[in-house]
Amino acid sequence: HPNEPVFLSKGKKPTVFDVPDSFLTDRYRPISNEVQTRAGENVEQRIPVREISVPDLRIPMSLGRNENFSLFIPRHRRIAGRLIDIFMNMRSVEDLQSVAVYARDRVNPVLFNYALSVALLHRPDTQNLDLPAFSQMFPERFVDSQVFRQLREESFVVSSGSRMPIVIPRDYTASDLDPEHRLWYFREDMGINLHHWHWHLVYPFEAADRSIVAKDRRGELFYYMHEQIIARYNMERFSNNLARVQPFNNLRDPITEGYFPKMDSLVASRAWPPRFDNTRLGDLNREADQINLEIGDLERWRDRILEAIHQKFVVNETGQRIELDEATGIDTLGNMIEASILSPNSSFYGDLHNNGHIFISYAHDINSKHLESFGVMGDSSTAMRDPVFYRWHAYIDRIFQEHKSRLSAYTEPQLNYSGISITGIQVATNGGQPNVLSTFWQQSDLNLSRGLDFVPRGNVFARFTHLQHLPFTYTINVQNDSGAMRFGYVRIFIAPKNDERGQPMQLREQRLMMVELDKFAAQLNPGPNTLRRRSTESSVTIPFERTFRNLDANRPADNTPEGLEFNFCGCGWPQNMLIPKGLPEGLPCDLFIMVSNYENDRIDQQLTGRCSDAASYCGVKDRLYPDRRSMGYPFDRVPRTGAERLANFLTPNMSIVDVTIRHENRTVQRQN
Ligand code: CUO
Repeated sequence: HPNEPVFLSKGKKPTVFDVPDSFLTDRYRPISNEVQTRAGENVEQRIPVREISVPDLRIPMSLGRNENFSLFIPRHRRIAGRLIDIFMNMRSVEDLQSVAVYARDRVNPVLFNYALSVALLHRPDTQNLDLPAFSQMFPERFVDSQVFRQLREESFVVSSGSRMPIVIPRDYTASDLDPEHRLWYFREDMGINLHHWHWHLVYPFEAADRSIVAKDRRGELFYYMHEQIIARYNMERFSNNLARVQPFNNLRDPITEGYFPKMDSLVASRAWPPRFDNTRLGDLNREADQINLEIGDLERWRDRILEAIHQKFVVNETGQRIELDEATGIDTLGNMIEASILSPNSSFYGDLHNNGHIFISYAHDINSKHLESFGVMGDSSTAMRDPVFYRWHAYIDRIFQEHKSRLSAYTEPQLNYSGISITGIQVATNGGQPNVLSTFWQQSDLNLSRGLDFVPRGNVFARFTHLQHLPFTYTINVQNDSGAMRFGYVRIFIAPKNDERGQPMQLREQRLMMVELDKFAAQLNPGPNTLRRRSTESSVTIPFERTFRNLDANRPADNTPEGLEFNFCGCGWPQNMLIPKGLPEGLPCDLFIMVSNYENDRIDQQLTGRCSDAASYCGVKDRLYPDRRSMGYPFDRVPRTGAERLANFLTPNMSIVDVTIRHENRTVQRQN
């Protein structure tokens, strides 16, 4: 934040740097001693920075300090790429620190934060450096702007120790007149938005250094992680008596759903622009952003992509065919549709998904007539707040499914694990009824002081309400009749049983709503085995404490996995959102478990100390995706003939159980 010292150390108190004169912004040179003295009050630890030759920041500084920064805008991406390059090319951590101090004083704060985060994540010598949580540095991207005035009042009137948390109203962005508003707790969940921001930080689609982008199966993971968001969102819609989200498949249609974010950008000192109901996209002509695009461009790219899918090959820049086969087709398409720099032919297939974000985020001011910046769809930390995000991604997913539906169905022998059968499944909360899951509301406090630039300083807490569930345990009985010890990969999914009309779903529909809950390897001894697994161990989530880590600004940063590798470890679905809200009368679901042959599925690599606990959605840092199967297996393809219903799909190594998700409309206070 503009007035917040940079943290590169693990000091307890705000840190200030002894900045050599030559690095001070010229403007402040005459009063530099005074500024340093003032800033140095109450500082326990000083970190001297090494003198280096002044870096060329002309490109990074071409973005104004109080402009909004968006990775979806190609010009901003190029600017970020330059700054990342500067940070990456520093020879040592000391030099990086010097250049970071120098840059922070000059470049746009959001750009600075992003570029430094990417550099810390990818430099081999900065793996153990920590940055404060993104939500603490830019709290205005996550909460109601009205809260800030109250926080300011509180911090002026009351001394640090005895301040009361400011309660963020439960649902402040709209009224119940808007049916979409029922989903506020999902779209505006801080953990979900943080996960999405971290995911795109870990998997950038462009960088000067190609190796930063070219991570294992990143195109496929782009498809799968977002497919899961849509599956989860649809299950939440069913939990609120709403139909599945309608893909935004006609770009000339008005967008029915408006959205008024009620947030201010502190960087830009402007409100995030709203979008009115029934806004249409328009051809974009925004000189300052160097954006000049027509809706027709999007339509052409879409048609070429669909044609490639139907032909089962894409044509690369030199005119060669690349097959869209079972193994790598989805990865190629992911990179091509997103698009990332790994796209085989970006001039022909374009940049569909990213530009969808741009068109939607500028729909309120297509030609900059009103000098308005982009809406929440223009940034990965805010996009998921807007109902249109799901309409857009449901459409993107539909294109991916065009490809998936052309692959041959998995046959029974391909799915089976001979000798292994599941003989029983039970899911239970502590002391609760078997196969009933329970959700409710919880209030938690988050310290926002780091992102606020007013004095007096000290902790100021916001209290926000989020969904929570009782932790539960899976008990799985697996019979091993193979006569030898085996290893299984246990894959757990959940989906609603019935469609919007209350009719049992066909598997070809239901598979698109299958939400991955967990995946783990298990040893299977000959004879009967009982596997127990806790919901908190899920391979899609990170612990609540990590989502909201460092709640106390005075707590020293630590060396635990929570403290280290924040960039990567911050990626993961928030544990409090593992299961959907359900209904007061109970949402009937199918819980599905498959034990596949781990010997076939495993990837041999060392994972210890690697931050792999949300690997299903985030992969593992600097490692291969830890599953040889297609992401979403066994539901990534259309089921074979004869398996119209989930019950007919099952081979002996699979089983299902009826699970009900009940929501209780009560609120509990979280004990920190
Ligand atoms: Cu994550 Cu569209 O890719 O927001």
